[in-house]
Amino acid sequence: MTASPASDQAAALLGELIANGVRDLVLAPGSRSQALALAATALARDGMLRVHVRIDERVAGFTALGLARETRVPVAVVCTSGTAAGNLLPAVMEAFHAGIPLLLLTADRPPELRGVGANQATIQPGLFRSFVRMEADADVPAPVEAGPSTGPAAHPGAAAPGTWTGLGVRAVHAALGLEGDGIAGVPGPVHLNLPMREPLSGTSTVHAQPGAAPALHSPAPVVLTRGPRTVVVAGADAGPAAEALSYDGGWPLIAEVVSGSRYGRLLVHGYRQLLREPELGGRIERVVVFGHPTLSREAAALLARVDVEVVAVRAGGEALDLNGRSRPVPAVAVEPGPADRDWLGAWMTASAAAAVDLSPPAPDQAGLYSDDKNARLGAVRAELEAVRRRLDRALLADAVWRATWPHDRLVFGSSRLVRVADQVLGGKKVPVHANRGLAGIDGTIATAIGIAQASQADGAPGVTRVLLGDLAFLHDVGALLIPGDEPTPRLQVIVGNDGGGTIFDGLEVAGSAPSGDLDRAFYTPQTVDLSQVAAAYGWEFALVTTRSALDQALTTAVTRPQIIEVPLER
Ligand SMILES: Cc1ncc(C[n+]2csc(CCOP(=O)(O)OP(=O)(O)O)c2C)c(N)n1
Ligand SMILES: [Mg+2]
Repeated sequence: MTASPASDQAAALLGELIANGVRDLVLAPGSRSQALALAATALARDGMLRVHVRIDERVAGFTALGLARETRVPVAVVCTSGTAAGNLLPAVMEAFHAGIPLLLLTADRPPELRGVGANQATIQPGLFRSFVRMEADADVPAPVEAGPSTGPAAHPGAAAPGTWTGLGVRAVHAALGLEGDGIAGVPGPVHLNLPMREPLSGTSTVHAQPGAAPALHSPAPVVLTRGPRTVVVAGADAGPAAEALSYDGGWPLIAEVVSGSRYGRLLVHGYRQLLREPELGGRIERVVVFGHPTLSREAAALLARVDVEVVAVRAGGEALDLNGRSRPVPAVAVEPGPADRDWLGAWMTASAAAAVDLSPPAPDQAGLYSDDKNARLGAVRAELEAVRRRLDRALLADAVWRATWPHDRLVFGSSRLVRVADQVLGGKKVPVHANRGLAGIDGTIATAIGIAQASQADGAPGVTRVLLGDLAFLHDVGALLIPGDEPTPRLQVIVGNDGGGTIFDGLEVAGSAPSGDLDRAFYTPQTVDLSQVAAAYGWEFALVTTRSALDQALTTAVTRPQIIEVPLER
């Protein structure tokens, strides 16, 4: 093999990323990116990097998003030039809006081959411009002379000409929101466009010294007075801080099921209804909002009220300001003092009455052991009915919630099921993920695979469950292709199959437009045989229709990734 400046710089760049905490890299095949790919696989062999290979760059992007969602450390994605890079856009958009650190390493042709009709060459610099915390169109790697004679850098901190030195450090810091062109403190994607000339790869020594990721800022909290009648609203990715503030303030906690803070004594059940009540929702004077609430009209309406003071704790993505006068703060605390017992009491009383109990009825012990034959028969019949009860969306969400524990992960797709889950499920300390930055139905399975692989790295136990609709499933079928030489994700993909997109049945226009047109353009009926899809990709498959069968499927050991199909009424 020959020497290749591209290989030298690729190895140096990945080494720099590893020295700054990067542990996962998702790779899609291509020839322009070969130097990066071979440096990555060499580092993987040395145990310096976990490399995940995906043929579809859209899948690769969402897999990286899932890995980074779970680890909160930047994850690198490597792809070749042309449409390959364009396929990363959906994951980049979601990562920007949800505040997830990604490093997009797109290989490119050198400048002299751009804009002249060369094969597989397009306009890559600036491709993700609206969505990145930092971008750079790097120098084409050039031969580096021995010793320190490569000449001074153009300006302090810049790489020497013909090298990528320093780019990796800057990229990691920017992705974590620590510097760069982005908003301080908010993680997000970074784009390094990496042009390379022939020879595209060659002999190169690849070594790395793993280091820790730079520490995140812990901003000083803004201390809130106890004064106004306050509720805490926790949207997507709010995390435990929302519950902690609610507890400290003695303020009711309205926590979406995707918030990661749906637990604790002050959790409000049936919050949508209570927000509509004049005596409760109508009397709110202040909202402290964490994360990105998206699941109810009622919470959105509350945050849009101009008579309500909104304090928005910055979690990621864009600053939340639906009423045009919300106050963004980096962190919050509450002044010492007594809680407003009347306010909290009114919410807690209403919440207790609004809680939904979907647990299966306790067996009728007295009936089962009764001396009266008819009583015994009745009790047995009731047992059988409970076991054979067909599943609806609420029971499905409830069964998955009950089967999932703090060492597991739960991922929601952007189908109707997440809204039903938000309405009926109680409090539980379960790590939940959902791509609510833009609430796309794309990339759900790939995201979940990334979450599963990250959460079970280093031998941690637990199962990742993803609950989604049939169209969201079919949208991301390509993600089912996982190379056999990667750790098998312990994953259950639970598909609520109602034959199409029933979320649209709730549109106002559904009452007036011709039903055939609605079906064709919105419901988009499908009759795909999911068992054959599972078989084609080598996944386990189960079709379950009753609560007891579902409970059983959810608790069997997961040794291969599984698809569990649950037919639902439209
Ligand atoms: C990428 C993307 N395309 C389109 C949409 C609009 N959309 C929202 S829900 C939905 C249908 C979802 O169907 P399914 O997953 O079967 O869930 P269901 O509504 O039937 O519960 C669509 C197309 C979207 N959110 N994201
Ligand atoms: Mg559906």
